[in-house]
Amino acid sequence: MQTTLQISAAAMAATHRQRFYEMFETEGAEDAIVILRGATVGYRYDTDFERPFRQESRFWYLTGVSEPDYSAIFVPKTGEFHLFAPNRETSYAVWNGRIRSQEEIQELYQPDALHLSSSLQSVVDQLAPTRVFTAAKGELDTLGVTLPKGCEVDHRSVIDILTLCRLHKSEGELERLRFANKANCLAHEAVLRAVKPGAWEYQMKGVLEGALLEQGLQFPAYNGIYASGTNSAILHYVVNNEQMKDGELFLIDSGYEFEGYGADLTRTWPVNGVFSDVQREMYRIVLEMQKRTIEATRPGVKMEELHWLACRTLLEGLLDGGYVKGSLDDLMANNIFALFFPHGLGHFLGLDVHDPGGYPKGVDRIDRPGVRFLRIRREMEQGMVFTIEPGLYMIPALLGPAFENPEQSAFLHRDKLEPLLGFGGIRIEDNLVVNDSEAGHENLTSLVKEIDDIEAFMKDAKGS
Ligand SMILES: [Mn+2]
Repeated sequence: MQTTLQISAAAMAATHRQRFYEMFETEGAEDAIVILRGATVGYRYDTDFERPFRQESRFWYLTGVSEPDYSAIFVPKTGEFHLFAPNRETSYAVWNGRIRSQEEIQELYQPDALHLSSSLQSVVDQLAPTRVFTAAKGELDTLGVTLPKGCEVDHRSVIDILTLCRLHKSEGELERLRFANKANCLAHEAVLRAVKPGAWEYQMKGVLEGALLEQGLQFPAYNGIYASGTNSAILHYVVNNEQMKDGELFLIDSGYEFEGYGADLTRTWPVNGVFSDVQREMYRIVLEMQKRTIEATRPGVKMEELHWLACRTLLEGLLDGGYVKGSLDDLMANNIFALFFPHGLGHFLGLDVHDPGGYPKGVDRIDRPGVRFLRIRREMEQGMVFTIEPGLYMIPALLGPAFENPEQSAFLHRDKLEPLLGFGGIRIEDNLVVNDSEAGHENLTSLVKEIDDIEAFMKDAKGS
């Protein structure tokens, strides 16, 4: 799939810097300079095996630079952006790649001033700062920078400021997130066509990665999950080495980045193409949890409200099916939802799959099972991008002890649940942008999730 981006990486980064500088004014620190170091190439332990290079997200956000060994100085007061390109030796051209000319770098990233890394100290001396912001202790030493006498250093504020900047996505970011979702949905469809009894979990990984590489997406946004059968009830299962069997479910939670912006998608399908009765029943509950919370997504809603809505919907479904007993309020008060849905409903998504900013300063986690893992606890605002990923799992490690605990077992129909200990789990995950439209959001994910559509899709795939 080809994309024509409207907003270049350089233009996007310029917008981000503008926002960053404004934040410094509000924070009353406009007299400072900020020195950031971009990522370098990493190696596998004590070898010369290079890990794939991936720019550090904050540096990428502010500069648009996705190459190793750069650094930058930002001057909030004047809005200046100094970019420092590495001094490359001739051997770099022999072993690693073409050395870009200064003109080319200038054109690509459009800094106000382009320097070589060797000039970093002299530029700092010229700027003669009285306050310097960096993102980590030791950063200035690593860069070999000595600050003027008496200059204050702050290692923390810049991280807080950038977290605030990244909460609301810019147009350039939204464009990339939309494209990442489209490309990943196509790849998930390729997997849906390939799922069948006898295939191996890692083969599904191969299908997904092949479909993404074909579209030019080379970097996973996170460690993908390809889980069949009981593995689908292991929340971060990444071994991916089992054979898929007739009658089991297959859960895929995997996404790749496009220019740093990820998609985080989960679907759960029947391996043989047709849901069994109990799979259908459970799948309907999760789909309902997802639909209700998506429907309720709009500016002003709090993430924990959405999480509670998902929990209530889950318990209603389990009550209807005769898997749990008692009143809905009692079930909620006794955290019975967490036995089946032990993780948070969703998280911010952007340059990082778990994008920062979920908890405003001073807001703590809710100390209750399940919801304590919720990665966002704040009001949703226009421009925020997050995932909605309810799940329903039969986890022996949770249900086993619950059967023996009188306070919990009083709410459980053990005879109905015990036969399901090998069931696995179901999760459905879409990516949403909060906006001021009538719906209150845009769903970036367009990928089959209705039971009939999944079965029809898999049937078609078999026929072809
Ligand atoms: Mn997720």
